[in-house]
Amino acid sequence: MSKNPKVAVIMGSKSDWEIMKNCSDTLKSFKIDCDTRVISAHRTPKRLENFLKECKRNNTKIIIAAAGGAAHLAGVTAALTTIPVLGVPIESVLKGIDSLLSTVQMPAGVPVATLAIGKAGAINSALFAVAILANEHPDIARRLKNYRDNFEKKVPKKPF
Ligand code: RP5
Repeated sequence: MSKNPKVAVIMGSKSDWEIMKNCSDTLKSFKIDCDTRVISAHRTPKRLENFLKECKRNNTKIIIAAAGGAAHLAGVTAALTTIPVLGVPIESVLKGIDSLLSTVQMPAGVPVATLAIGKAGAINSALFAVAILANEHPDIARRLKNYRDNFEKKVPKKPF
């Protein structure tokens, strides 16, 4: 078991960063190492191949892949590695429905665990990664429990 488990966060374009910063910030708040890159399945496929070799070398535990439109990044990544891939659909001209369907509709045999469109998906992808890592890392499990317990304090009991 590695002391500091590595999570990679990749996105199809620099324009995805505004949303994916929420993912990276969430991982950082759990003190999880996160390697963040712009990699496009369409524009920079060689970069993706090289990156996955790096992930293998440095024992990356989870890859979070975000893309919008014809969002093939998570699926192509999952096809090229057995590291678990979480997909985040980014909102697009078709409101992200295109991104959601391109990310979620994987053929049987090559799974991508797909989160919600946009900011909620970005945050939840980080929390999902945290939950997976919590199985083997008691310090991360403790932080996750604190995070959840905080909802009880933070969520108002009345709507007015
Ligand atoms: C996708 O196309 C990216 O993930 C991004 O969401 C979308 C638009 O990219 P840019 O044209 O802004 O670079 O590949």
